Amino acid sequence: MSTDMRFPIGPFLHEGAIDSTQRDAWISDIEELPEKLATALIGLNDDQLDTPYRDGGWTVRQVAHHLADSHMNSFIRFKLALTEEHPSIKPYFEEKWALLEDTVKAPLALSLELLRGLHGRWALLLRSLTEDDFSRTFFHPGSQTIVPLSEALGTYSWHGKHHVAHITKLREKMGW
Ligand code: NI
Repeated sequence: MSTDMRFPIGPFLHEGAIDSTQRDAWISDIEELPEKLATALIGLNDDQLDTPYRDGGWTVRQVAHHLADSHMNSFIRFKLALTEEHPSIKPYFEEKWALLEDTVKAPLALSLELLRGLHGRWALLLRSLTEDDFSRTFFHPGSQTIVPLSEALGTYSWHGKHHVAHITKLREKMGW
């Protein structure tokens, strides 16, 4: 098991083809993320929420709001790729977004509610997609990569678990 606080579950890795069994598991991860996050946050007070999960890292509060920022962008990328031919998506500076007031200070309930609605819709959309839909792509001009939706799905399944683990590992370390 990794002891790297930055990558508590390791990087996203997937070898080979992505079949429907794998996609279904990832869709379940998307569906379950809001409750996994809510569980990870239970009982934390404001001082704990404003504690960085590692030296120089985001606070627990920023991590939670970042999930909403990031997954709103991802949901829109899915919808763009499903309705346009290989669209270029809009990168954003996640580090700068994380410094805006609503990410630094907002009550957690706002992003938990947002994520519940967003992931409910996202999972419903994902379950409606065909094999062909999952092979649709978008272009990421920041990384200059062509991203099929099946791969984006895996990435965001990982991304939710990655950040929830930041919170649960910090709680373990601090005995919270
Ligand atoms: Ni992230």
